[in-house]
Amino acid sequence: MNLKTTVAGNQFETPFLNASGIICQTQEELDSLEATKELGGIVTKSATLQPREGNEQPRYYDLAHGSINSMGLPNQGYPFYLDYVQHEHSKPTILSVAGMSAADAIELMRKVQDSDYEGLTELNLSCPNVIGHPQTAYDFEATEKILETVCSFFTKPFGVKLPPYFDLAHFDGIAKVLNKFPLTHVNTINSVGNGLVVDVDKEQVVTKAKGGFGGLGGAMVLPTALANVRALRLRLNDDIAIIGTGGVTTGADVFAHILCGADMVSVGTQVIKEGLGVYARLQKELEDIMAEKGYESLEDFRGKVKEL
Ligand code: RRO
Repeated sequence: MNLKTTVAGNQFETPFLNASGIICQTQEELDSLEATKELGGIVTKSATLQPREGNEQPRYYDLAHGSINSMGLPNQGYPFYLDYVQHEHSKPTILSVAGMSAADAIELMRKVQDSDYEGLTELNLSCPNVIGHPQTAYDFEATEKILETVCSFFTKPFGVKLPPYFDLAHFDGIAKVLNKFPLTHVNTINSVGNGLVVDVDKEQVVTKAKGGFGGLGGAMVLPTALANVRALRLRLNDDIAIIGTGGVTTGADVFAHILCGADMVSVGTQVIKEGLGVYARLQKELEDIMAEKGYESLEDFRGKVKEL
């Protein structure tokens, strides 16, 4: 069975990625991703200009149907991750970068442009957890301005990480902006921002920063993730690939993401719950479904979800 997939000419042996932020902050974590043979590629933690400790603990909380996080962008700073992706690796890398402001985002992209890195970069426009900073990609004008500036000097392959949208007018709006630029891909969705989980016994919230407001992930966000993959696939230029992220716990969920149009599929919360062994299970479950349906490659069903 052939699980190969391509994003902007980068060949991946499987469609599986780690979601950015999941086991990809330290060298040791990144090494463990590289050693996970079912992973098609490696995504780094979103890198900022300066190293960051992130928000106060507790900042991740496991839920029956997912998770809530308020990590606050803990990372070692861009030089570490930019150096990491310039080393030889057994699979393609995606360098994720996140500005604390538009000016930061642009400066980070300049650093990548000025480096020898020629692989994929992903500009995270959707972190929900930085205190006092709204998610950029909910502001279409600001998003367009940043992309205009970046595209005035950036000549390497890059895509963007998007927050979830919930209204068809917003899908239209963001697609109209994104289609103006030579993006390799969009990664959709980031966590569902500013959820609130309450521990009824303790009568309190479960994460510290922002009064407990945090990003939701895991099984509970699957329909939102599929909607975003599908809605964007229907609206974006064909040459913009889609990385589907959100809500994957089974091979059937991976199949559904691809059916909605995903070229690759990332896993976040379920890796935390189950460990990196999750990818072997997901691959087997995906292959079993494909075999049962007589599909030999991802192209056989990608984007072909039927409407009633
Ligand atoms: O570090 C985080 O709090 C974080 C980031 Br940058 C992101 O993009 N998405 C998320 O759920 N958490």
